[in-house]
Amino acid sequence: MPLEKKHVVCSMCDQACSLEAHVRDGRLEKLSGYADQLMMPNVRCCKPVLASEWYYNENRLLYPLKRTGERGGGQWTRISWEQAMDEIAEKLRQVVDKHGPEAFACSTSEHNTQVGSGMTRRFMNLLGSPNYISGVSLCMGNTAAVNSMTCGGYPFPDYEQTRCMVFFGHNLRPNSWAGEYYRLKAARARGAKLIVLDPRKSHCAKMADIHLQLRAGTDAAMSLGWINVIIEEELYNKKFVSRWCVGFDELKQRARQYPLDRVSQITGVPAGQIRDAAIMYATNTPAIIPWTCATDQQVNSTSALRCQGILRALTNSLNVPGGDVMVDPNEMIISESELELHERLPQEKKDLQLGAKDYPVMTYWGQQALNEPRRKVWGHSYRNLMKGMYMAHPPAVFKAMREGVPYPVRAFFSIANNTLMCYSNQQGIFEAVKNLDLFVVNDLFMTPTAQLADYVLPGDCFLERPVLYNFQEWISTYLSVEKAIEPPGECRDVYYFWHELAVRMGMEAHFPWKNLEELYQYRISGTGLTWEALSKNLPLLTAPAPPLTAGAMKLTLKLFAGMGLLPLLRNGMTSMLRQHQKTREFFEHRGMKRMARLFRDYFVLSPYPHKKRGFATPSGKVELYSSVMESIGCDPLPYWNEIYPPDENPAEEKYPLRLFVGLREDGYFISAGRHVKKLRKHNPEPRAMLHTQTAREKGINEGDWIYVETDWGRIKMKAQLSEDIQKDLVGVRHGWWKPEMPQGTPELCGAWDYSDGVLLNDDPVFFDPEQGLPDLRGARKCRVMPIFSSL
Ligand SMILES: Nc1nc2c(c(=O)[nH]1)N[C@H]1C(S)=C(S)[C@@H](COP(=O)(O)OP(=O)(O)OC[C@H]3O[C@@H](n4cnc5c(=O)[nH]c(N)nc54)[C@H](O)[C@@H]3O)O[C@H]1N2
Ligand SMILES: Nc1nc2c(c(=O)[nH]1)N[C@H]1C(S)=C(S)[C@@H](COP(=O)(O)OP(=O)(O)OC[C@H]3O[C@@H](n4cnc5c(=O)[nH]c(N)nc54)[C@H](O)[C@@H]3O)O[C@H]1N2
Ligand code: SF4
Ligand SMILES: [Mo]
Repeated sequence: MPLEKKHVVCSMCDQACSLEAHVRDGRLEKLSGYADQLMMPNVRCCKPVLASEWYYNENRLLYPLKRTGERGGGQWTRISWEQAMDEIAEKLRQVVDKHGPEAFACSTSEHNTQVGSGMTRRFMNLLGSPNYISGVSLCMGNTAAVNSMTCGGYPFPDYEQTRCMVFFGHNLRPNSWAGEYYRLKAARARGAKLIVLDPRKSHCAKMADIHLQLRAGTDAAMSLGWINVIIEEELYNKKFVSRWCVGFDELKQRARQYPLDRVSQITGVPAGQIRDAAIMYATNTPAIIPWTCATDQQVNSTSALRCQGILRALTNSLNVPGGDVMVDPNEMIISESELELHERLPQEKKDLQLGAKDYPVMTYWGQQALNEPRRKVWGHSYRNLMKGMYMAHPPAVFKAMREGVPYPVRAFFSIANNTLMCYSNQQGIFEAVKNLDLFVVNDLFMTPTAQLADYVLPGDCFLERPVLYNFQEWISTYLSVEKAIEPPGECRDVYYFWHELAVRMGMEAHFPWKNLEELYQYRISGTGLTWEALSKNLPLLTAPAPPLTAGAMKLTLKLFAGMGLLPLLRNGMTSMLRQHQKTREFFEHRGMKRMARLFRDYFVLSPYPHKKRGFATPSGKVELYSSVMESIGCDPLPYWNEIYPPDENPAEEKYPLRLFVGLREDGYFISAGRHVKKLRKHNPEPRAMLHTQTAREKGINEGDWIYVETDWGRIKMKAQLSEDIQKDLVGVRHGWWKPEMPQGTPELCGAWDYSDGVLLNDDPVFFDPEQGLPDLRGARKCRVMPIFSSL
């Protein structure tokens, strides 16, 4: 058979690069870069190189499994999908009949399955459960929730035209978020400034014009310091602030509490350097503050994220080319938010969402004040950006499973999410899932989480399904591809799972599509195209924006399709996106300013026209003082909450070091990939990074096994010595388990030995007070010991 080349959207991490799959005889030969790429043409990191080993792997789950012995006992029997779905539906019905639909909870991370929570939420909303949780509560989902309160959406960085980039711990590398890394490199080559805030001398910190080596977890204080400098030295954009912001005077008063000397004392960075950075940022606009998980995972997360939104507004870097840009939903395609049917979940069920009153930001209640502004701006009250809105508080859900308070949660589905290891308090999650009446896992591999399930269902990977994806509504351009290969064994996509369950639970009318292709056909009905034409010919479907209306775009698509010329349009569109910078420069160079502007504003990211409709907040403006936060009893202004004052005498403490967990590793993706032998050969064991001097003082050498211990638990890591990390900080790699170790309890493939969740308790003192997310970044204390000395 001849070689076929197929466009696919990579989900080996959450960057969604376009790749080309080389397929022969139905088998993947290799994955290469792809020219019609949204972020950067022909970009690919190291992970897809090993895709065959990753997915054609002896450890891949191929058939539905049912537990036979004790929960966690490692005994399984193979059953058919038919039997699995019959039994799951029956057991779920029993739980719902006895305890109500709110006794059913789900945890997923949609970037893995790409089908989006559209279907998960749809099922839950129709059934009547508000208890959805996700790994994105610690990553980007919460950024979107907080930013929405400030400016009505969550902006996307325009690297191509920016003059300055500010990275809060964001550590892009050729093998971590490759697309964005090369956008960064191109911006640097153009002369854009780079400011990096990082307690380590990270890869990006070493590239920066200014590196602020702040104490971990102090980003909110640092940002408040910048805001104060920018206001006091009148570096803010007065026009934008007076026309488009509310609460400037209140913000000014609050920021005054953060003069340089105080911020310097909190962050450990010299005052002069802080001021220099603030001035560099404010005088090199438009600037971008790209998403980073560092500010998603701190006790002061909400304030840090609020500050980022405020900084964008003060410097007029919001919704302008070269700044951080919010986009309208693509009117031609039915969004996941619409598919989710949040309006169908009755208010009395929304009111039952677990943990909402304690930690409201990401919940229905917390987001409620934004429903009306969203309806006004977009005609739809619910916009689940990055899937970070409308979710329950994960620790509250696990508590309800364990203790039955305030009401029991008895059935739980974990879909493409290694739930046991991807929140805090792994011990508590273990007790929680052991206590369930029904626990279903859908994954590619027998993860430690799956080992505790009643039913394990085999999922498909990104090569084996058609995809229609727009980064969970972050952008309005859709990637659309057909499947490249057939799934092995009885692996199935997530839509199949929900459809089969819906049919058995009497909800078939709301899941009328027989497969993903039919679902996508429904979603793209507004384009006038068939799914086949779209997925084959237009890998990137951009949103229409002024001056081109949806109608005109639709007509163009129809005309081209009718004449068999869609491929022409495809090249035009993707190269327009890719070449926009050059084209704009071309026009500018010739003094054709209107053309240059048109090109810049329309073809690049087409910022949503707030000048016409206002921002999607209650005031229609950027809320420096947040009325939404106020409405849910939270501080409407950002602040700094010092839960750990700098140590007086660290040597005398039992736990003298600060802990940050979650450091990522090049070949792996979060907790996935440890079964790939070539990767393990290169990077065989979990590692913790500590300063060379700190290690030496304890007799620890490079590569020694050590315990990392908090007052909650301890794990084993190999010591990785570095001069780049602060002396009192320990950085623990996330996501380690070993598929070759014994499955089932007690070992769970090493999940107790190596997983950072073991170190993190659920003490509210370590929760961000508004979102309830557990701190992963320096608020907790720990110690390290060579293993031989404690045996
Ligand atoms: N190869 C690979 N790439 C990945 C992933 C993967 O697993 N493998 N995971 C993806 C995912 S899910 C995510 S969330 C991203 C994470 O991507 P990044 O945000 O780039 O995260 P890290 O690579 O962990 O680097 C984080 C940096 O933050 C610094 N840091 C630690 N604490 C603080 C703090 O309190 N404040 C500040 N300002 N900085 C701090 C660390 O020293 C480190 O240099 O990477 C994505 N890319
Ligand atoms: N303790 C702790 N918790 C954390 C973090 C941390 O550093 N420490 N990091 C946080 C961050 S930044 C993030 S992004 C989240 C990540 O949370 P998740 O995205 O849930 O990541 P994983 O825990 O690796 O679980 C993903 C699972 O999905 C499976 N999978 C991958 N692709 C597919 C697919 O196509 N179909 C199916 N069915 N399954 C698939 C993988 O095999 C893997 O078992 O966790 C957050 N939670
Ligand atoms: S950065 Fe690598 S793993 Fe992530 S989407 Fe791109 S190619 Fe895939
Ligand atoms: Mo993440």
